[in-house]
Amino acid sequence: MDRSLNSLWMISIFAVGMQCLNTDVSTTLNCGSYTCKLNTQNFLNTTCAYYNYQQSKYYTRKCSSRVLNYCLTLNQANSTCIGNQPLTTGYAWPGEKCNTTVDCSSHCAHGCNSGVCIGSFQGESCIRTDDCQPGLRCANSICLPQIEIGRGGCVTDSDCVNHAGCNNAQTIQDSVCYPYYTISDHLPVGYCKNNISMLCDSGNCMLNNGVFECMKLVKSSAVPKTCNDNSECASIPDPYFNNGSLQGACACAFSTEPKSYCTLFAGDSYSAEKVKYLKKWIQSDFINKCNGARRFNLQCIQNWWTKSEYNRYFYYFLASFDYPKYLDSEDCVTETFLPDYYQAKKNA
Ligand SMILES: *[C@@H]1O[C@H](CO)[C@@H](O)[C@H](O)[C@H]1NC(C)=O
Ligand SMILES: *[C@@H]1O[C@H](CO)[C@@H](O)[C@H](O)[C@H]1NC(C)=O
Ligand SMILES: *[C@@H]1O[C@H](CO)[C@@H](O)[C@H](O)[C@H]1NC(C)=O
Ligand SMILES: *[C@@H]1O[C@H](CO)[C@@H](O)[C@H](O)[C@H]1NC(C)=O
Ligand SMILES: CC(=O)N[C@H]1CO[C@H](CO)[C@@H](O)[C@@H]1O
Repeated sequence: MDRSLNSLWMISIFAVGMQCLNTDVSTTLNCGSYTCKLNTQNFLNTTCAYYNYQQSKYYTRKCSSRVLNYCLTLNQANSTCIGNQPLTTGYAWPGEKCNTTVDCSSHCAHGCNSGVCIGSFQGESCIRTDDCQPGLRCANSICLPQIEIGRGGCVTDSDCVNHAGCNNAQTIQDSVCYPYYTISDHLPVGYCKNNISMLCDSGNCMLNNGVFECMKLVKSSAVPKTCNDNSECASIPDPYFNNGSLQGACACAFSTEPKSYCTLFAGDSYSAEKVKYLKKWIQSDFINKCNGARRFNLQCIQNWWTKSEYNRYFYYFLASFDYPKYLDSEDCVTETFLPDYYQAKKNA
């Protein structure tokens, strides 16, 4: 499995409406104004935003059809309600809840039993860890117990018990399973992709003289931080790394007046809260009910964690993921463009 927190995002259903995320450092953002649909305006029943060119303003109305429940946001154009894209609920993996075998994915060799999808047992064949029962990994096409903390032989996190990740070394024997979030600032870490390592205390890492090392907690100089382009969104420099810093992005908000803000780093407000809940999940026994490749999957977390813990985690997950889009936005606009965030905030 992908070791970055980004793997959470990939399965995320909330990628609709990213139109303002600027990736070009040199371009100044051209953000719009957003407000509620006026009573005097007539929308087609699938329109969720009407763009008024003269005012550079979007008038929004939430998608209320159960079938076409997402607003596909377009830049400087009208937006339309589309079907739930991608699907909110997928098939279940081994360890996840089901009513019938039809609910279970192709990874579940033994179908649905007593409300839970059943994968291959120890000693049975597999193609990937996804096919094995929770607590097992796929090694040489056979499901075997996951590697305990402190033992070598891992290639990816899913080889390790669910509260540990693989600290990759030159050889597989030397690649040892480490508990998540335990390597101190500025110490070496085996694996670092996109400056993210869940083995680091801070969750972030950097290449330093040919070695990956954990960063200290990465923060913005201010939250919220207004910006005009990405270059204004670097994290506070770390003198240890030659004043190295991470690059954030400047993004538009769905605000009543055009505004843009920097995205969050792991140490900032909602992101820090999200990590706090992620650590709680990792330390809970519930994580062991999930398949090794699904340890951070929202569906599995929702299946087994208490409702209140899950709801709070999910809220902070979206509050950091969707940041800064909902800043200074009216409820009707947030509900139209960020319906999951809007609902999660109510549930939290
Ligand atoms: C839109 O309105 C038409 C006519 O009232 C209706 O037939 C259709 O089902 C509606 N579509 C949606 C998605 O609500
Ligand atoms: C947007 O909707 C308005 C009102 O329905 C319509 O007059 C306008 O032509 C639409 N614009 C586009 C680009 O489709
Ligand atoms: C099982 O059925 C119940 C009742 O219809 C439903 O609420 C629940 O979501 C279903 N669970 C799964 C995993 O499909
Ligand atoms: C790092 O930044 C500080 C404060 O701006 C400065 O005093 C220091 O010289 C810088 N160090 C390096 C190695 O650039
Ligand atoms: C693996 C790694 O170190 N990636 C990036 C971390 O951040 C610095 C500064 O933004 C980049 O230069 C690295 O490429």
